[in-house]
Amino acid sequence: MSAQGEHLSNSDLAKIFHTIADLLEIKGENIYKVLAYRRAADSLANLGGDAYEVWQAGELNQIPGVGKAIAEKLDELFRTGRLGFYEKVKTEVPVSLVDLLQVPDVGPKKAALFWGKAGVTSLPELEAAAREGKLRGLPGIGEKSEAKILAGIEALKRRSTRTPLGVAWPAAQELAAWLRNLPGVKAAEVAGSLRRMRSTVGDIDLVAAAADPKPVMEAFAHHSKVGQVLASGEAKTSVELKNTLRVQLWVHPPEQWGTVLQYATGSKEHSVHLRELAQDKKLSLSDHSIIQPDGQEVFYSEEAEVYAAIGLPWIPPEMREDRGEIQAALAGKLPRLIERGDLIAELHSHSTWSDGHSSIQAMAEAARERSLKVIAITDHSVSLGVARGLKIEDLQRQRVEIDAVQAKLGDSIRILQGTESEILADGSLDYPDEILAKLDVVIASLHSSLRQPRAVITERLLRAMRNPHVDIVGHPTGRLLPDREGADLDMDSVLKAAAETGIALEINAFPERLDLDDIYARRAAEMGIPLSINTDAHQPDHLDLVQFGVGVARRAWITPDQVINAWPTKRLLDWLKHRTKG
Ligand code: DGT
Ligand code: CA
Ligand code: ZN
Repeated sequence: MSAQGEHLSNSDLAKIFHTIADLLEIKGENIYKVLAYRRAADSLANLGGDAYEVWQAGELNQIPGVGKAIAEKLDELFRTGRLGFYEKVKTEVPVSLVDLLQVPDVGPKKAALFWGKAGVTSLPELEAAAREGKLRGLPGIGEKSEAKILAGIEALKRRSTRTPLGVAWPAAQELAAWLRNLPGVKAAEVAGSLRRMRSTVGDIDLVAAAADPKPVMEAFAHHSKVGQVLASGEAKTSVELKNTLRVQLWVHPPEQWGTVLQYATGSKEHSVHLRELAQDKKLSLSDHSIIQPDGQEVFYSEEAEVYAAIGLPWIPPEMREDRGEIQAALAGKLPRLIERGDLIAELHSHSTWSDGHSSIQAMAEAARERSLKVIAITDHSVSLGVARGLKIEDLQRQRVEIDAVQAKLGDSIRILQGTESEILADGSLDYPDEILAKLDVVIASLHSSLRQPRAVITERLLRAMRNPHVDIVGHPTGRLLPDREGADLDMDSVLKAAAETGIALEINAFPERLDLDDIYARRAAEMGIPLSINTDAHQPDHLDLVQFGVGVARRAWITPDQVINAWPTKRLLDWLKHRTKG
C-alpha cells in the first residue's frame, strides 16, 4: 500500500481551522471571516466520511460550510501537507495565545489585550503576569479580575479532559433533584450537552425556575459538593465541584422557563440557526425572551412555545446540533426517534459463566422486571482468558442451565444463548462454524491487538463480518471514553461490508463505549444497516445503561424500525435464525 494512512484526518483539519479562527479573532479580524472558519471546522469534525476521500472525488464543495476559499485551503493541505495562510497567521499572532481562551472569562479581546499590553503570549506567561500583579491596571482589569484569572488557570490545570456522559449524568440528576426540593423552585432540569446526550461533556448545565432567583443561587453556591464559586451574576452561577466537575446554573422566573431551557440546552450552533429564522420573522430571540417587531417582550413558559413562535415543531434535544434538524422541522420531516420503551430485547449481556457478576437467572429476571421480552446471554469466548472465556464444553453445559432457567421462568422472558466471540488477530472467530451455528446470537468483537495498522485491522474485521454466523458486530471501533481512541478502522469499508452482508452494527450503551458513536450510527442507518442497541451488562442494574445507547441513537436520528432490539419478538427471532443458518 502507498502512504494512504498518512493523510490529514478530519480532526486534524478541524483543529487547524479552529486554531485559525481563534487566531484571527484575537487579531481582530472581521467576525464573519472568523465564523466561516469555525463553521468549516465543525463541519469537518462532524463529517461521517473521510474528507480526504471527498477531496479525491473532487467534491469538497459538497461539504456544508466549505466554500471556495476553504476548499482551496483544504486542497493545499492535502496536496502539500501545509497551509501557507496558516503559517502566515501564525507569524502574526503567537499560536500559544489560543490556550488563553480556555480560561473562564478570557475571550479574544482580553487575550489581545494581555498580548499587546503585557507581552503575554502563552498560558504560563499569563499565570506569571497575574501572580506578579502585572494585569491589574490594564483597561478593564482590576485586582479582582486578576485573582479570578488565576483561579481560572488553577481550575484548568486540574481539569484534564471532558467528562464522560456516564459520570456527569448521575451527578447532574442528583443536583437537579436537590434544586427541585429548594423552597421557591418550581422546576429544575439538566440542560447543555448533557441534555443533548453528548458522549462527553465540558461541564454540567442546570436550569431552575424560581420567582426570586437570588436565594436559589445562594443556596447552590453553598451546596456541600461545591468547591469554589467561579462566577456569579444576576441569573447565572458557575461553580467547580470538589471533584473538579464544573457546573453552571441559570435561574429565571417560571414564565421564562421555556426560553431559558431552550437557550441553555443549545447547542450554540442550533440556537444561532434558530435566531436567524427568528430574524426572518423580525423576532429577536434572546436567552430569556423574544422581542417582537413592535418592541414588546414576550416570555414563554414552555419550550415548545418558543419553537412554535419561530414556526417550528418542538425539536428533541438530542437532535439540536444544527445537522439538518431545523430544515427537517421546517419541512415537517422530523423522524419519530427511538425511545427506551420501544426496546424489547437485550442482546449483549454477561453472566458468571464468564466475567459477569450475576447468574443467568438473575440477569433474566432483571430483564423481565424491565419489561423486556428477550435477553441473550453472550459470554466471552475461549481466547479472552482475562474474561474467563468459555470453552466449547462450557457452552454445552451453559445451554443446559439456560434451558432450566427458561423452564423455571416460563414464557414471560425468552432467554437466548449467544456468544461474544473474539475476533482473533487473523480475523477468524474463536469457535468453529458448527458451534456458532448452534448459538442463537453471535456477536463478534475486537478486544485485543487494537493498534494494528489500518489496513490490517480493517481486513481482520471484514473477514469476521463475512462469516455468515455472525449477527452483530459488538462495539465496532473499540474506543474507550474519555481517552482511548478506537481502532484505526477504515469505516467506509466496514459500513459497506455491513450493508452488503446485512449484519447488524452495535450501539454499545456502556457509558465508556458509546460505540458506534452518533456520527457513524447515523451513516449506518442511512445506508439501511440494522443497528442493535445493547448494554453489555455484567450485572442486573447495568441494563439501565440502555438510556445512554438510546441517547446515541436519538442523536443519530434513528427510528424504531432501524433497531433490531425494537422489532416485534417474532421478527427479531426470525432474523436471528435466518442469519445463524447463513
Ligand atoms: P460542553 O459543555 O462543551 O459539552 O457543551 P455545551 O453545549 O453544554 O456548551 P456550554 O456548556 O458552553 O454552554 C451551555 C449552553 O449555553 C449551550 O449549549 C448553549 C448556551 N450557550 C453558551 N454560549 C452560547 C453562545 O455564545 N450563544 C448561544 N446562542 N448559546 C450559548
Ligand atoms: Ca455544558
Ligand atoms: Zn461484552
